[in-house]
Amino acid sequence: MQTLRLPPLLLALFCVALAACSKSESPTANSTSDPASNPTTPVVTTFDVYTPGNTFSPFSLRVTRGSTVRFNIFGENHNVIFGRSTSGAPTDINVVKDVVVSRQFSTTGSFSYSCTVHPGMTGEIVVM
Ligand SMILES: [Cu+2]
Repeated sequence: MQTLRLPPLLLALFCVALAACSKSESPTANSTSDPASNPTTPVVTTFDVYTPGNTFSPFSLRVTRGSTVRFNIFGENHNVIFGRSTSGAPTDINVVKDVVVSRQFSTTGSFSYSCTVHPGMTGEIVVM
């Protein structure tokens, strides 16, 4: 039985294409949705926010109305306190550690939040 061999140049091109693809992937877009393909129906999905080094990552997250955001609170004690300047923010998350707490965003707007345990530890969820 013969082994199928790819020409080295083709193989190299394939690797380059693969690297380019993985690079263009945005770290905030863990959604599989493509809004352009279906403009009439907003895609409701689940997003994740993490707490590396006493920051919220991603700092700013765009989600579709009705989506759920999972706050992956690990490492240290953190809370998530939403600003009250915009109505429709979900319930605050009290100080917790090593848990995942989900909040649903059913109102459009920009919802900034902060961890009051760590000054400067802030983030925002933009609901479209
Ligand atoms: Cu914190």
